Amino acid sequence: MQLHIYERKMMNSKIDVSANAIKLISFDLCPYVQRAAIVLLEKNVPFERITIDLANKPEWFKKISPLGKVPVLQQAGNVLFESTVIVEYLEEVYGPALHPADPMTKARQRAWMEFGSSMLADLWVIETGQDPEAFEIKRKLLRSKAEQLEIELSASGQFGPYFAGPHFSIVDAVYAPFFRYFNTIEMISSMRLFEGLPHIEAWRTHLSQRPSVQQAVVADYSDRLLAFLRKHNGVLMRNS
Ligand SMILES: N[C@@H](CCC(=O)N[C@@H](CS)C(=O)NCC(=O)O)C(=O)O
Repeated sequence: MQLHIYERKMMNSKIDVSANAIKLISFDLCPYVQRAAIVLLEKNVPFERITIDLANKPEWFKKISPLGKVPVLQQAGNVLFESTVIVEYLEEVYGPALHPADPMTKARQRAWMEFGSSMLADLWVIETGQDPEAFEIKRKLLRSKAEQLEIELSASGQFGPYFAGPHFSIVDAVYAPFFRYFNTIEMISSMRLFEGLPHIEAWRTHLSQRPSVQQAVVADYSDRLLAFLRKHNGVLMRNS
C-alpha cells in the first residue's frame, strides 16, 4: 500500500472526521506521539498528522482530550488517548502483527513497554532539571534502568538487532523515541548513559536507522530539541 502522510497545522479550527481516516493529534517533540506514528508507519496505515501548540491548546483539542495531552487518535468519530492504548488498538486492527503471538512473551514485552515509559518520565529531569542534585539522582536511576535493560537484552543470547531479536516489535516503537533524545544530547553533552552497554548501543543504532523511526519526526527535530533544551537551560545545558 502506498503511504500518504499529510502534515497540517491547526490552531483553533474544528476538525472533521471522515469515515475510517485516521488523524493523529501531535506535538513536534512529543515522544509519545512518535510511538503511535512509528506503529502507523510500520503497518503502512495512512494517517493525517495534526500538529498543535501545547503551550496554547486549541479549544477543540481541550474538548476531545480528557487529559489535555497528545497523542490523540481520531477515527470514525472515536477518540483514543494514551500512546500505549493507541498502539495496542493499531496492533489489533492492522497487520502485520508486531506483538509476538505467545501470551507470556507478549505480556513480558508489555511489561518492558511500561519500563520504557518510566524511563521517559525520568528523562524529563535530565532535559529540563535545574537542580544538580536532582539531575544526578535521575541520571543514576536512568543508568541503573539501562543496565537492567542490557541484562534483559543479553538474556536471549542473541545480539538483537531489535528488542526481541530479528523482528521489529511494539517494544521497539516504544523505546525508539527515548533513544532518539540521546542522539541530540550526546551532541552537546559528555554524558554517555549507555557506555559499556553493547546490546543497548547496538539496539539504538538499529532503531535510529529504521525508516519508520526516521519518518516519525519532522526533519529538523534535532534543532527543535536543541532550542527546547536551550530555552529550559537546565543542568544539562549549563554543563555542556
Ligand atoms: N501517558 C501519556 C503521556 C502523553 C504526554 O505526556 N504528552 C505530553 C507531550 S509529550 C503532553 O501532551 N503534555 C501536555 C500537558 O501535559 O499539558 C501517553 O503515553 O500518551
